[in-house]
Amino acid sequence: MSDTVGDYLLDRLATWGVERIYGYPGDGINGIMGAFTRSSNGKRPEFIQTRHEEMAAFMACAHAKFTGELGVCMATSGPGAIHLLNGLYDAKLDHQPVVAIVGQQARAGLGGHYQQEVDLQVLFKDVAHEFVQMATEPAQLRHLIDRACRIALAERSVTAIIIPNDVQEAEAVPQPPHAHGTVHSGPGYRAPRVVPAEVDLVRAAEVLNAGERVAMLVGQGALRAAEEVAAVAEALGAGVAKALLGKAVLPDDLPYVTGSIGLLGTKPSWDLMQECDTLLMVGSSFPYSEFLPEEGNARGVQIDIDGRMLGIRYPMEVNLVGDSAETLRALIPHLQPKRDRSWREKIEREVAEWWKLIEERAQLAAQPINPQLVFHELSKRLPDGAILAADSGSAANWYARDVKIRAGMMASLSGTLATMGPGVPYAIGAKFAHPDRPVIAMVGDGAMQMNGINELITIAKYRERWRDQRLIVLVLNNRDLNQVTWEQRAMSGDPKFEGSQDLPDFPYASYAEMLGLKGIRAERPEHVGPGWDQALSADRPVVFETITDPEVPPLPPHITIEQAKALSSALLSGDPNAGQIVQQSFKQKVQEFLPGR
Ligand SMILES: Cc1ncc(C[n+]2csc(CCOP(=O)(O)OP(=O)(O)O)c2C)c(N)n1
Ligand SMILES: [Mg+2]
Repeated sequence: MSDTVGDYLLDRLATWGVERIYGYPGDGINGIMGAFTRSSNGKRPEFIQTRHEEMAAFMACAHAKFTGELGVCMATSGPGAIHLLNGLYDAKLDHQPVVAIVGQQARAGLGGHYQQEVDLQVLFKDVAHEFVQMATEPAQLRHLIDRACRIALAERSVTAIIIPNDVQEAEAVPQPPHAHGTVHSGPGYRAPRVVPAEVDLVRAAEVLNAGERVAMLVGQGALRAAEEVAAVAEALGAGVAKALLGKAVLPDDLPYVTGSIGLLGTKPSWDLMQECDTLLMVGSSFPYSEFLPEEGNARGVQIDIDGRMLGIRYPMEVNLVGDSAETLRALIPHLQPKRDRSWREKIEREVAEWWKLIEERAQLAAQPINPQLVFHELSKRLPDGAILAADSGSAANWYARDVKIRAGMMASLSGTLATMGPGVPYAIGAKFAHPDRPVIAMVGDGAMQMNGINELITIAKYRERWRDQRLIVLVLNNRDLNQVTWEQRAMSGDPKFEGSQDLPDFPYASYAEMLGLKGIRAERPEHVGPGWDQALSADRPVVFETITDPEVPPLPPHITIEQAKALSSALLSGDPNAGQIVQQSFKQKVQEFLPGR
């Protein structure tokens, strides 16, 4: 039998280096599923079955985030394709190269209000606006695959190919005829070297050399530029704040790294931005202007590989299009090392104090477990080479502030879409990409109930593949959609609306045991450290369920007067948990003003 389009698709993706496709089947892609079983030379990508198409897209995104390679996901027509969307938007908004391959009804039925017929080109037109095409003829496949892959990589974006099921089963046309109207493409993409013009580097250096108090803000675009970021920070006597996606750019044990920035950030990052006279932003599109210097207070230089991302967060004086590492390397010879180190010394003092404060906050008593303690105890025990994935929710706060990342680790979350649900699928994607490394997901009970519980089944299904069995899903069981509860209180001044915020309990650890995983449950503070020890030495993936206190406030690094007022009015207007909350916030505030600080 000659190859079908389905066969050809998988072989061509293999040529592009794709080893794994995350997906979920359906009759809209049976013509491709068949090809997985016909792998002629064992070189076709492997199909990884998730519980839900959205999870497949998250895993493809995680693959891209944790490898720098293309992630690929697949779904059937109609409902399957629709389910992919949120995960694809996560990839798009965080600039990850992901290709989505979806089925469609047979060509003859299209336009006939046919079963499961959805206008997928329109549906994907926004999320995959760089490239979305439907194959209506087998000879298109070669260039559609080549373009989808190349454009995803070149634009760091999401692309999509729609293949009607009868096209999947048609005979492949690996080489279109040499004739008018045909397209002759080839595979392969190598990232270019992108460095700004010398004259612009000189201008940037002038701004940076003139500054007396330089702040750096680094994001995920600097993840492969640690050495260069450190060298520039050293020369400029700068402090370095990190956007959430850039948490792994520099280790937190460097004394001038102020940690996360933003609502989930640190006081030293806040002060760094408020007091600097010069801002150097590298590979970040951190959005919240109130956490950046006020316009006019600082001169700015920005570096980004994507010209579209320049000058949109702060009116920069010099905008450089370039690769972070290459550009910083090219900049270094132009920098005059700052002799006056007083700014740097002040930052280092503040950072040291902050870490003490964080440690003290983690030790505060709570009902029953202070979530900060959970992250603090993890931080001390993080194994070398760990890969971390945080979900959206209060876990992201504690991950951002309490976890001290070290060199050689990786860490990510849904930075820009900030969607709930990627914690567990990111961890699975990480584990497939790096089966030798320990992986830890940090997830709220809301996100577990949304989809994480189901994806534990995927862990149970595939875990034998992973040489290092350490995959730990930390669950913050606080029976609350806590992050939003605090937003209701602090931002809107409303009390907690129990109807929307309370969550039913669920036995996460026991459920893990039922699946053949290990379940550990910490009900009291003294269970937390030993729980982590057990989890990190287990011979199988673990769900570590911690019963945490929803009344411990994720205080912003610098509470504004408005927020403080809103918080108190919520408490006064009959929030059912008011008493305990006041107690907790008070305790946290007091820590900051203890003598000796
Ligand atoms: C898909 C999606 N729905 C809703 C939200 C809004 N949201 C952000 S955090 C959050 C609460 C998360 O609760 P949980 O997972 O229990 O974590 P917790 O904050 O309680 O630790 C919600 C509802 C979101 N970001 N994404
Ligand atoms: Mg919760």
